[in-house]
Amino acid sequence: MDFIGECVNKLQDYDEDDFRSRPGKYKSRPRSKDRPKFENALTGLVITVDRGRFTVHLNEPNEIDIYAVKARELGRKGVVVGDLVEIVGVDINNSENMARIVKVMERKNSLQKSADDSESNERSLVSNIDMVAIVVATADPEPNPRLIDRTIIAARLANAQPLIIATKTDISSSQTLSDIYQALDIPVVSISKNSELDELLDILKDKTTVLIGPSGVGKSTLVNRLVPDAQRRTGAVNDVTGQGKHTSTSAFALRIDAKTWIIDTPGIRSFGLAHASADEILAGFPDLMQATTKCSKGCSHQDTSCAIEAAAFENPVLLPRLDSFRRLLVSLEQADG
Ligand SMILES: Nc1nc2c(ncn2[C@@H]2O[C@H](COP(=O)(O)OP(=O)(O)OP(=O)(O)O)[C@@H](O)[C@H]2O)c(=O)[nH]1
Ligand SMILES: [Mg+2]
Ligand SMILES: [Zn+2]
Repeated sequence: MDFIGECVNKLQDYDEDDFRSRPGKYKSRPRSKDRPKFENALTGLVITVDRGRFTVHLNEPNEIDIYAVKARELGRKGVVVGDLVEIVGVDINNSENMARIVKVMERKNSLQKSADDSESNERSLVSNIDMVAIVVATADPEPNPRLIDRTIIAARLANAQPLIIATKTDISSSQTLSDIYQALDIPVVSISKNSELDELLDILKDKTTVLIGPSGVGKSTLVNRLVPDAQRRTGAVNDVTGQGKHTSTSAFALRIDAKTWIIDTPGIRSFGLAHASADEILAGFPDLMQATTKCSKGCSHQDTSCAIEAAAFENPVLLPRLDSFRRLLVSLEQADG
């Protein structure tokens, strides 16, 4: 597009209401290229995103949820659950009335995921999170070690603390999961439908935590227990395929208390890491990293001469981790090539 065309487009993106001078008071206000200032804007937290419609939670004036759309001037800028935004046009007497999001505050971080390991299609799932809770069912569906490891790497890349919540411990034990991941200083909290949640609540306290995991592992079931009026829909796992039915279709932030938030998300099948480098991948495997000090220079970590393999012989707990690490390296190499 030529320069003039671009300018015309930009102008069209501005919302005319924002420039309309109020009679009298702002009569002499010049039309400027500067962004208009929204003096009556309120700051809130995006708690849901649904096809261009947002729900924004306002602490002030009175803990209310407001529906909003994006102001045209935001253009294509993405707004995700967890974003702090400024909104105008709030009608607290009628929360059905659409307000407009005019500004997205700078994000502390965001959890990035790409559809696969090739570049170009990565997107933010949620923002401003302290913790990524990887929800893993001990069975039904079976744990997926590679998905777990990828999610840990994504959490670390976002500077968020990874945590594993092992669910359905009434069906099978979470011991193996605990053995593997507690050795990496990743807390593993085991729960079932009726278990006490005190230990988990302690870890979640005063933080914003996003639940990530495949469909059917029990994310929404847990959220409903943590936030009794949440009323998130849950769905049984398919008997034939052993997979969940993707019951939740969009991310949803819920408040446990004034400073504690939990974000339920739709089940994921994979976690693309196009944005991660080989070093960042290795940092997701601190247990394996130790062993690499004995690797020969330039070791590809892919063949039998690799020191990680010797370490895994001594300590079989490392075997699935090594497998997961190698698959990640191969997948990312292929995506690069
Ligand atoms: N046995 C057992 N079943 C559970 C437990 N937690 C959840 N379930 C069942 O697992 C099924 C899936 O639960 P959901 O909470 O809908 O799973 P989800 O992770 O939210 O799934 P999506 O929204 O599709 O991503 C439901 O039938 C739940 O009743 C548990 O601790 N033990
Ligand atoms: Mg769900
Ligand atoms: Zn090696």
